[in-house]
Amino acid sequence: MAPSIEQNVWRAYQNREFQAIGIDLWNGSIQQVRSQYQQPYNITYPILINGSLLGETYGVSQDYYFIVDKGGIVQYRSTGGLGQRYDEDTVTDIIEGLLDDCKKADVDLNGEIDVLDILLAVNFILEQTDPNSTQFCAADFNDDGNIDILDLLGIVGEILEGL
Ligand SMILES: [Ca+2]
Ligand SMILES: [Ca+2]
Repeated sequence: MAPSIEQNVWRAYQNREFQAIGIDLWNGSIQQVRSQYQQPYNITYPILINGSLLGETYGVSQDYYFIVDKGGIVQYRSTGGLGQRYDEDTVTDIIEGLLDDCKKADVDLNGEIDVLDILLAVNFILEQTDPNSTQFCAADFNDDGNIDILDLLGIVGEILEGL
């Protein structure tokens, strides 16, 4: 349901290369969508309006959930139908997998792992540079959601292994 998408999906991934979008299949007015849907449930992701034709075209009604990758390919489609939910673990796994499209330790994304990757990771730690999401994924060597000294050690380990 929408509040769960807001809480578990949108708030978790909104700062990464992820966008949640709702579609109003009832062709309600902007005011109706706001007052009956966005405001009562505190929905902050965008809702596209006038979506009934889209629903008819793809044969879906309410309570369907999709994950579409960067190439426009549907990676997940929930069973759908009134009151039906999505599988939270499956959805999280798929999104994580799509976002973690990086080579660990290659922080500058040039295909090589060397001292320049350490320097860039240090810059991220010192907040002198902001990583994009792929750089963040590469610099977060141990995948704990932070870039810190442990990740530097991991990157150093990769370099030593390659020598
Ligand atoms: Ca590199
Ligand atoms: Ca980390």
